[in-house]
Parts: sequence; C-alpha cells; structure tokens
Amino acid sequence: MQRAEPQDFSRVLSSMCTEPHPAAREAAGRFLATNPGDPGTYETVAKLEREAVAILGEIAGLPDAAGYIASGGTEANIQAVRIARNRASTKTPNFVAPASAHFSFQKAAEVLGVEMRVAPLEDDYTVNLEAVDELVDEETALVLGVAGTTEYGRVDPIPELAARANAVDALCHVDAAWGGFVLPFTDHEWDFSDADIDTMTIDPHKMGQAVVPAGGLLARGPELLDELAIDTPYLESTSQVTLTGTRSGAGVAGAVAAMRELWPDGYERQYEVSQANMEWLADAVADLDFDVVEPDLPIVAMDLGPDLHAALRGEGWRLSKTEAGEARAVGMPHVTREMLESFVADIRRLAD
Ligand code: 0PR
Repeated sequence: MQRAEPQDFSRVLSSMCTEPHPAAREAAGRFLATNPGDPGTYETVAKLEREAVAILGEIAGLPDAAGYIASGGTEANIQAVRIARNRASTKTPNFVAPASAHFSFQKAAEVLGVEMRVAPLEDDYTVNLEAVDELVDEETALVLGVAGTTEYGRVDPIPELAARANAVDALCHVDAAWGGFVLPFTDHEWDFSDADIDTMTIDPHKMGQAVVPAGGLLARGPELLDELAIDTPYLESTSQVTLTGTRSGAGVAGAVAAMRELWPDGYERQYEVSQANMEWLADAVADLDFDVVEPDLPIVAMDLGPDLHAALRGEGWRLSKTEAGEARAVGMPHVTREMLESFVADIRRLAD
C-alpha cells in the first residue's frame, strides 16, 4: 500500500494553519510522548509550558499573565466563558458576543448552559456598541470582543467593550486566536496593556507557526484561572485547570520553539510580508472588477460568485466562503506573492 501524504500548502488559501517553523517541527517530534497534563511526571514539558505562557504574555502586553497551552482556540474560548460563568453570582448568566464571534462560542454556550447574546455589526464589520449596551444586563458574566475576526480580520473596539463589562462587574474576553501574532505590529488597541481585559485566546498554531495542537489561554491573574481548578487526588499535582486531561507535549514544545525563534522580529517580518501580499491581492482582484473587502489585517474577502469559486476549487485552490458568500483568503506564512500571482492569473482566465 502506498503511504498517505498530507496535502501540501501550495494552493491553500482557506486555512488558519500553516507550515510550522522547522524548529517547532523538530521540538514537537522530541516531545511527542510527553503529557503536560501530568506535570509531576513530565517536569520538563511543564517547565516549557510556563515559558510558553510567559512569551504569550509578553506578546499580549502582560508579561506575568497566567494561562496554559490549550488544544486550540475552541478550548480557550470555552474556558474563558467557563471562568466567567463560575465567577458569576447569578444562576442564569449570559454573555454578549459580536455576530462575528467564532462558532466555538456557540459550543461554549451549549456545553456550559450560558445564554449567548449576539450583537450585530457595523458596516465595517466591528461590533455595534449600542447593541452591546442593550444586551448587557446585571446577569451578564462576560462581554467579548474579537481581535482579528475569522472572516474579515477585523478588530472590535476592545477598550469600549472592556468598559461595558466593568460597568456590570462582568469579565472581558478578547479572542485574538488568529490576530494575536500580527496585532503587536499594528496600531490597534487589543491587548492587556490597552484595556482592562481579563482573559484572552491567542493561538500559537495559527499565525504563531507552531505545530497543531497549540492554542493559548491567558488570564490577568492566577485567581481567574483558579475558577477552572478541579481536584486531581491521585496525581502528584493536586489540581488541573485544563479541559482536556492527557494532552500533547508536542504542542507545548513546538509553541516554545517557534516563539523563541520568531518573537518579535520574525513575526514582525512575517506580518509585513503577509500584509503587503494581501493588499496586493485585494488590488489585483478589484482591478478585475470584483468587489473586495479590504484587508485591515492579512485576510481578504472577494465576491467572485459561486461559479468562479467552484471553478477555482476545480483547479485545486482551497478557498473558504464567508457567511455572505464571498471567497476568503487568509495570508498565512505559506501564502507567497508567487502563489497569489498564479491565483490571480487563474481568476483572470476562468472569469472570461
Ligand atoms: N477564534 C477565532 C477568531 C478563530 O478564527 C478560530 C478558528 C477559533 C477561535 C477556533 O480555533 P481552533 O480552530 O484552533 O479551535 N478559525 C478557523 C476557522 O474556523 C480555524 C481553521 C483552521 C479553519 C484551519 C480551517 C483550517 O484549515 O475558519
């Protein structure tokens, strides 16, 4: 039987994962058989996880952040809602999320039994603050904003959302799962030093160029993380805050290796290259008379229509669709100018 090979990234525009940094791949291989869920036994990887959280904290403007390396943005978002729910005094808590929030928050609402209230967006795809004002009440446990939305890469007004959370003694969570590794090089206000936010999702396995699985959950202080603590009587460590039990040390070691190599200069260079590439793509597609949603961060949405979308897929291009039906391309590190030139050439040829 022929050995199965993973897809290559040469026509992948849809994914928020990418080719890991070689150092991450190597470190992940060495730590495959370790379990940071049992730090009493796997001490080295437990130490690496503390280093990963320290670097993530530095990236997110809070060097002494508490946190851990999660299985991904989904787990980190669920856990942020869980912290808020456990801390709330009401038995019927709710959380307020922009319509752009990732579907992981719907999972959180369902699993945790917390009502999710969805605020509509402005024309620029950021959350409508008046709508948030109407939705927030005394039973609101969490107000969340997205820093780098999944579909359009937009950044919600985080300081304003944090103020609204504060006003009702709710927590404020920022989902920077994808945006966290590009936003430090922009003028956006999104991190712990810009606003009174409590928790953040920031994933090394997206723009951080780590191996999957490596999500990040950060909290302003250990007492917030303690809301998640469950007793673990037979382990040497006496409690666990993660949602998963046994988990991959490969994710932790890969994240540390990638961040040691790339933070900050490597990520900054990557942001500049990705941003320039996606601006180039947006201009090239607009020149062909298609409507384009401009890239604030390196994500472009293009209204190509269903037939052209299908034809491009037939050529091997992997694009995803926004809810509104646009084709969406994410400027991940594997997305080069050469690749985009060949993509645009295919659009030109197939559109005729
Ligand atoms: N928060 C935001 C803002 C996200 O964009 C995503 C994932 C998550 C949370 C959840 O993260 P995990 O998928 O790590 O749990 N956004 C991408 C999406 O749903 C994930 C993705 C990744 C999709 C790779 C496709 C793919 O090939 O579009």
